[in-house]
Amino acid sequence: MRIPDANLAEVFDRGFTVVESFLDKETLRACQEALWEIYPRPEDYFADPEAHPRFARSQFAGLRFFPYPSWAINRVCVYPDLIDAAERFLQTTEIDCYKIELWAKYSGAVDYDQAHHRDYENHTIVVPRADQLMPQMTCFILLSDVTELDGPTKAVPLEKTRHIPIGITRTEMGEFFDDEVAVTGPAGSILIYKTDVFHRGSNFKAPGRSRFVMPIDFKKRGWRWQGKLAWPDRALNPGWKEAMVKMTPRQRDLFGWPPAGDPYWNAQTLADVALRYPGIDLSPYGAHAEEPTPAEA
Ligand SMILES: O=C(O)CCC(=O)C(=O)O
Repeated sequence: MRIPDANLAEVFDRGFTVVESFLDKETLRACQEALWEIYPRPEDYFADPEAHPRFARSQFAGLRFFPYPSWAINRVCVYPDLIDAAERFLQTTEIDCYKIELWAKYSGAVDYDQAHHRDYENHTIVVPRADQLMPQMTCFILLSDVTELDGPTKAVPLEKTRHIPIGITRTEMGEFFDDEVAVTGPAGSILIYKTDVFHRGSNFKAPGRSRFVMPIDFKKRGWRWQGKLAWPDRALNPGWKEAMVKMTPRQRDLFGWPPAGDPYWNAQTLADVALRYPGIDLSPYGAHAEEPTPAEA
């Protein structure tokens, strides 16, 4: 669903917003089913947690970066309403998707409790502006139902922490527990927050529970001090080629693909990109490609 303007405004006023039923049912269902190509189904995990020791290594052991083997997951990252929300939040169509993850947590694997922190430390090499200009849009798409029992993210409304200089990134464990809001919601919901918002991961409150989310982040193109992943470094991973072939030019652009009309495109690059990405429709780029240079002709 289209994120209402009021929710985007809430991200600036309160620091975060939660929108239910963001993903349509079919996209969500297909994505959930494809998760089991990557992660153990909860019933399999809990039948024998010791058979899955990797999830006990750290709170972050269930993180996997884009791309994923299945288009059913990869397409969620470029969901049209997500792109629309990022464009409206950042007030431009010139945007980069700078980080995509999946994150699986299983109750009892490890203690997932965290102290409140601001995320910006590994999203920018400087700090966010206190006047809210030049923000980054960070999101969690919930791929499983998240209740109070399921280790919800807990976020502190901005008004409670405005007195803390932006340069401070962590609080003492427990300091804002009375002010925090649990980000709960049915699968398909989205949390949108800013990188200066104090929040934390929390532990499960019952056995046999699990939580699956897709954290995904956007920035305005050209703000080179912001970012996280370099997409060329992910381009040899399973699923990348299929994703690039299936995406529209608008969706590819989020990863830094040269746009139609860019001087990059000429007869040679069109031919060789087609070799690298069998099945891709390059006609939107070819229509604007430069004539071959004499060396290519
Ligand atoms: O998993 C969560 O709910 C939040 C985790 C978090 O804030 C972090 O690791 O930076």
